Amino acid sequence: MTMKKFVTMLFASTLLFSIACGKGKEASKQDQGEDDETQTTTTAATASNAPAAAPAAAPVSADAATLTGLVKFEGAAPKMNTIQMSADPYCQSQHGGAPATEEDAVVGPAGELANVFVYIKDIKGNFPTPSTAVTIEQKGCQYHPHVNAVMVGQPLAIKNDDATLHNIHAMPTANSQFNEGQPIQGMVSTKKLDKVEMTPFKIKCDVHGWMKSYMAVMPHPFFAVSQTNGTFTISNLPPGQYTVVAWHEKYGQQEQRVTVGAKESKALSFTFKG
Ligand SMILES: [Cu+2]
Repeated sequence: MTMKKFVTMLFASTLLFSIACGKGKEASKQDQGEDDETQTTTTAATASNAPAAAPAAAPVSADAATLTGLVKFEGAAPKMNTIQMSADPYCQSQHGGAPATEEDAVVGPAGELANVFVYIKDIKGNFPTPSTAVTIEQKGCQYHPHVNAVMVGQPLAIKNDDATLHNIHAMPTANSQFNEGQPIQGMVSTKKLDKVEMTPFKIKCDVHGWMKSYMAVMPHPFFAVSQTNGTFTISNLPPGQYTVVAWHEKYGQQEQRVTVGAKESKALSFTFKG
């Protein structure tokens, strides 16, 4: 950084964003080469705990298509056992009446499969990164949500809602791993992942062996996670021919080719077997 740039930044930080100054220095290390205005905007958004403003909406094409779908599990649903949390009385106390169950395969009464990450594998383009953070909460000594994704460079806020120690041990392969303790209730760590990693990687807690979560890092916004009713929706998709991938932590992944025309809405179905 040149002295001139440093002085300019210092002046702007002091005058306008003295509270955010500490974070400004961090941001400037990561974002060297960007102009000062961009850094300041990023810093102010990152430093604030106020509800984030709506992200800059991606340009909606009048021709945009929609993919909807249903993911099902075929055969007898595997039984998910109760999680034994007695090693940490705090965790156990958060599930007094109804102990939490494992989440490796969340299957509904009609075979609806939740927590399947569905995404477009092969779309090219330059898609703006939302400035709004994606949040993972550690609550009742489980991760919420269980499966999620961020876009490259989008803030990922990891929050400890529990009055017990958790550590965030993220195990990506393309991005850098990190492992960070959160001993205090209310702590939030914010990360940015800078490489595409479309197959979700595991995040675990080394204190509580049952805690597992999965996270993907996407170059575009065309992804969804199946809900407990098995459905998903990918909207605002430019017309075209795509490969759609459905990934599940236990049952692997499948692909389908799909073609969507202008303003078309198309339904897909994926079926996984044990
Ligand atoms: Cu934990």
